Amino acid sequence: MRLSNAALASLAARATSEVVVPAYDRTSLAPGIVHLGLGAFHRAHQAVYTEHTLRAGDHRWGIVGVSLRRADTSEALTPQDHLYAVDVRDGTAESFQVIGALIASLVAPQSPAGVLHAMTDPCCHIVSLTITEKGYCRSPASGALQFDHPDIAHDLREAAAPRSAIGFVVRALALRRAAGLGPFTVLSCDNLPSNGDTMRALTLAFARQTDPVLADWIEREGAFPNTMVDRIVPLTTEADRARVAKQLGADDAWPVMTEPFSQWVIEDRFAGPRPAWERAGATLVGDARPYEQAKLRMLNGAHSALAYLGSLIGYDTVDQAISAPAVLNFVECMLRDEVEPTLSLPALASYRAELFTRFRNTALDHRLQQIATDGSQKLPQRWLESVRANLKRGAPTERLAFALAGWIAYLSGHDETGRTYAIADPLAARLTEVVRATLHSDAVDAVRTLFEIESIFGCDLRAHPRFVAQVARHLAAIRAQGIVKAMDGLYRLRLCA
Ligand code: CS2
Repeated sequence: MRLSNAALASLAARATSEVVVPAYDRTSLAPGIVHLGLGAFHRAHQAVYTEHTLRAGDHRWGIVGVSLRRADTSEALTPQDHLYAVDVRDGTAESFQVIGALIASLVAPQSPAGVLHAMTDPCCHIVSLTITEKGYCRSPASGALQFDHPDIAHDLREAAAPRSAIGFVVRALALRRAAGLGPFTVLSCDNLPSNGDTMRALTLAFARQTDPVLADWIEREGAFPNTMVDRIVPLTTEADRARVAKQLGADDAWPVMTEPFSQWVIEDRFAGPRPAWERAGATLVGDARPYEQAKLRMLNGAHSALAYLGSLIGYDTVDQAISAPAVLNFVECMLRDEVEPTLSLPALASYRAELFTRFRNTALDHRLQQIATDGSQKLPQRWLESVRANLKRGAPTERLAFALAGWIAYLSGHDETGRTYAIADPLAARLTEVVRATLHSDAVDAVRTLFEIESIFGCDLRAHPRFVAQVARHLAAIRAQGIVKAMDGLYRLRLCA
């Protein structure tokens, strides 16, 4: 039996405290949210919070999910009436929740007009986004909109059939204004610093280019709250599908896997109504940026270090890498000595301890290669902002420099056991070319050449000879001795107790 509305009654009969299914009337849901970027993260995070408000009786918040590129999620979920299971796992317990909040899915390249139609529906009050870092078509270092990005250039020419999230948002806001409707709230849920402010600046830059009056209206009436989102969501495997089918008693073509932990901090400034997400555990605040910064630099910063250093050693998953004492110690010292001092939130030591407990979750099978993707888009906010803060204060940067050297070594495309892997990154061609061309030259040359890539490193970091020399020294050590021995060298520097 396939998961579907028709199957819900028999699933409800089997429901337990570990298997929860929607009991409300799904036909009464209004399309209050359009979500751009219908990936596993959204389905395991924001959709779960929204499900809570639907179960509590506020039926204004059905979600229309939009895939901006691929049709696979929509094709998997449409035959099952967009129902899917969230499988929450740690080493000791497992629970399943069938989510009913997703009411439709659209594939933007197949129907840009359909997407714009959903975004201009008077019921739609929120357009949320999980489009990943590269979906913002911005320079990761400066944050400026890349007007020469193919999708942005296209959307400036063909406004009625956009391709990028920014093109869709600006066009839909123009249509709403023309129809006498207010703007929707744009809710970025990506791992970017000041994600709402960032999206606002990009939206305004695009709108100014085409219609300054519209840009003024967005500036006046629009709302782009910053958010911090956190839940670890690994890729779904065939084994996961089989387990979910057995537990649920119905086949789900694309369930999502996740951990028990979930956090969502949202700035409470919306252009119109919003779901009472706080009743589902979200934290509504005046300023989400300190939370965002701490999460990006600590959780995501540690993740990227584990991804590159762990992959090079030959590990496959986060829990394997964090179980290696040398790796754990490295990441712990990096966070404690070089990241936490750059942050303003209190109680970071206990936050760090909680992160390591989450990373040790053996039931998640969270692949390092999944995290290793798109380093050029991720590292500026995950590592380089901490580096800059430390350089400014004359504070240590040794471990962040080591992690960066690890990334450069990772770009060679093979680990220390000889296994090869592909570099998945929008700048892959340029990065691998630099690394290949400088492989046999002095490590300082390799680092200097890489630091010339301004969209990642800006133009300030290459002007710090001490930092360049640090990265180069660690890169030379990693190349000569391997990660673990090179890490040992760090102890001789007496950096860590
Ligand atoms: C990860 C994040 O893939 C990655 O880059 O660091 O997706 C991470 O799992 C989430 O941000 C956790 O909230």
